This record gives sequence, C-alpha cells and structure tokens, in this order.
Amino acid sequence: MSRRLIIASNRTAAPGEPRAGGLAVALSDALNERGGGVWFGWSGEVVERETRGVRLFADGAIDFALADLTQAEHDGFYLGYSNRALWPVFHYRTDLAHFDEEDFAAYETVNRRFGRLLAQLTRPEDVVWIHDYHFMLMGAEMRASGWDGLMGFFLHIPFPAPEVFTALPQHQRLARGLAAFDLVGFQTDRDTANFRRYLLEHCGGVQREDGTIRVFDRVLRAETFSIGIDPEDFARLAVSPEGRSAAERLGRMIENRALVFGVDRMDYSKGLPQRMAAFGRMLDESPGMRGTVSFLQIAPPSRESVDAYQALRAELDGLAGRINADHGDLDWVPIRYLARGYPREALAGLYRIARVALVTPLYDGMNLVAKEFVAAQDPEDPGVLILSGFAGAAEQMPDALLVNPHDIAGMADAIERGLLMPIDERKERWNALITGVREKDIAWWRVSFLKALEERA
Ligand code: GDG
Repeated sequence: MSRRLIIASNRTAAPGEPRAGGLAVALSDALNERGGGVWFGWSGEVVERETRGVRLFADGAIDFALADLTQAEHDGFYLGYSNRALWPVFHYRTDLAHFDEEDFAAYETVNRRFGRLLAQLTRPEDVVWIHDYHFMLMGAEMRASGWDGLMGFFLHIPFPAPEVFTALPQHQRLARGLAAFDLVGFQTDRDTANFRRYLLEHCGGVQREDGTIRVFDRVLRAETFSIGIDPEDFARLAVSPEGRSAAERLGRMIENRALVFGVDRMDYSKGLPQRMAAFGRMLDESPGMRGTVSFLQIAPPSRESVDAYQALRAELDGLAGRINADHGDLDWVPIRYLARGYPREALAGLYRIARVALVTPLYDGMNLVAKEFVAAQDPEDPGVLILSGFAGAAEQMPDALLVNPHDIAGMADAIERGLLMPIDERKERWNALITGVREKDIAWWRVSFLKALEERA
C-alpha cells in the first residue's frame, strides 16, 4: 500500500482551471496512480476579507483543497514578493527586482496560513510534495505546526548563483525554509550546484559522505530531477484534426514560405526582443532570405499588472512593427506576432510545420517548449531547434543549435543555418534529441522524485 500523496502548488488542475499543461497532467497522474490523494493550492479567487478555511471537493480520485487570497495577500504575496522579487532575482534580473519588506511579510503570512491549512489535512504516514517559488516557506510552517512526515520540494525555476541569491534581503530565511524539506529537487545540475554551494559557503552547511548536507540542524538532500513532457501525447496532438487545421490556416497565410516559430508566455526572461532583433538582422544580412521565410511568435500575456511586463509588451509591439515596416512587402509580412494564447492542439500542429523553432530565453529553469517542439516533428522531415544555452533544457539537448541569446549576430547566423540545414543533418540531430526527450519524460520526473523522497522512510 503506497502512502497517500499530498501535492501543493500555487495553481492546481482543479476543474475549471484555464490551462491544462504538462505539469498539471503529470501531477494528476501522480495522484491517480496512487489511487488518489490531495491537491492543495490557491483557488484563483481574490476576496475582500480574509477567509480562513479551504474549499474541499473531489474530482475523481483527487481531493482538491483550495484556499482564497485576500486582495492584500494577492498584491503582496503573489504580485509582490513572488513575481517582483523572487522571479526576477532567480532569473538574474536584480535590476527589475523590488525588495519590499511588506511584500515579504505578505509572503510569510500566506505561506504560514497555507502551511497550517495543509498540516490540518495531512496524516502522519502521508508524503507531501510542494512546488515552486511561491511556497518556499510552507514546509517550515508545516513543521512548526508539528507535522513530521516525509516532505519534498521542487523548484521549477532556476536557483541562481549564491552571489545573486544573496541580493535578496531574506535569503537566509528562504534557505531555512527549504531546509525543512527532506528532499529539494532542481531542474538542472547548474541549479543544484548553486544551492549546495550557497548552503556550504553562507549557512555553515556541511556535506556528509552520502551527499546529504547538514544545515540548520537538519539533514537535507538536494538533487537534480529535470522535468520532461509526454512526447507521445504531443506527437498525437500534432497530427490531430485541430492540429492539422491550425497548420493549414497558417499555411494559407504564409504560402510556401519556411516558418520560423516561437511560443512563450510574454515574460522578460524569454528573450523575445533579442529574438525579434536577430530575425531582423538575418534579413538585413541575407537579402536572399527576404520573402522566403515568415516568423510567427505567439506570446500570450501573463502577469499584466506587473510593470516590467507592460514595458515588455510595448517594446515588442514597437520592434515587430519596425521590422515589418523595414522589410515587409505588398505580399509578405516578415513577423507575425500574436499576443494571445492558442489551444495546445494548435500549438502542436504549428510546431510540426515549423522549419526552425526559436527557443531563446535569457534564462529559464527548463523550458518545455523545446521538448514539445521536438516531440511534434515529422521524423521524415524534422525542423531545427535553436536553443538558448541559458535554458535548463540545454543541459540535456546538446544536439540543438545552441546559441547565446544576447548575441544577436550569432542568433541571426543560427537562424540562417537552421533554414538551410540539409535533411540528413536535420534527421541526425532530431534523432538524438527525441531519444533524450523520450528517456527523461514527465513520468520519469515524478517517479524518480517520489522514489528518492520515499527512500528516506
Ligand atoms: C516554468 C519555468 C519550466 C505557452 N503558450 C501557450 C501555451 N504554452 C505552454 C507551452 C508550455 C508551457 O506553456 C510553458 O512552459 P515553459 O517550460 O516553456 O515555461 P514557463 O511557463 O515559464 O514554466 C520553466 C516549467 O515551469 C516547468 O517546470 O520548464 O523553466 O519557467 O507547455 O506549450 N499553452 C497553450 N496556449 C498557449 O498559447 N495551450
């Protein structure tokens, strides 16, 4: 009989949630495979006055436990500390970070309130798995409530070098929070090494022979578990009627031109302006390419009430307009930039007809788009993945065309090289990439994390 699994993440896959991405599917599977469990998170509701309890309801074998946020909590915990301090610092953008003590107080309050609520729902033999940067203090709050069971944490975004992490005035509080877990998982060896070095150099941590670290009177394991996707599912979506129909609609617009494709949440970590500039530069430098290629960037807006995101939107609007005005012609629009989301099936169909995918974040925990693009390709005519060396995925995907997203000239060359790459080389690279994507898929990620966590028991 396996232990009951309790998952906590800021957003859940509760019925009615707008996006059912790979992560939601993976965590639902983890719960279903165990014959059920609890999924705790924010309801998505913002209320005027504090509500103390959780809303409990079952969906199949999963018991959802959802808590609301007050307006002040939403502003301070979610928009404030999570997305104006942790997100920028963890993506090496200390220039965009707001270090506001009141925001941190709200972050603590929500982690405490949610930690206590979750502690009330757990039984001693349960295993708890908490996700991502919103909830770094929740484990410590659960321990403070007297809960002593198995507990793991997975960070979906990068863990920065200690020299950058320590810019956060509350870095030590956060690290103490993480030390409450038995296992802390990271996307890449780069992140794991940063975290371990921070504990050893800044917190008096001591590495033990078995690789665990003794720190803050606890013994902690910190290891890498790179997140994956379900590649078979994505390949199926790519040839589904919805996938084919999206591809046909776009195909009619771009006629027989080669497609360069990108899809990213509109976030400053994704390197969107640099990517557009590189496409423009390629057109500047290679007149022969003009009129033969179209770049489609899908960029659904996110976190629109955070200033840095509004500035990005304005920058992208200007850049796309300028490049199109400079290079476009009566019958050719070089860049199609769409600030809205599309169904997963449509994305999969578009990945499949793209000759080149531009996945060039300035910094990224993993980047699932890179893996989805590879999974959606036609093995007989695969497209080329251009991937930032600063995406976590680069650690596992050396057969992509790896680029430095700050090097506009280098990216422009890579786009041209991708567009001209002979079929044999495209196949060879794709075969190596898809093997890796299949080997470390989403099931591998959750099974290996939970196995490592339960080894302690
Ligand atoms: C965080 C970390 C890490 C995008 N546009 C649409 C849409 N998407 C889907 C993609 C993909 C997902 O959203 C984005 O995942 P990423 O991994 O690229 O990036 P983040 O959202 O920043 O995710 C990241 C991830 O967590 C998992 O651990 O890899 O590093 O930052 O699945 O396809 N989906 C739909 N319509 C869109 O318009 N349906």
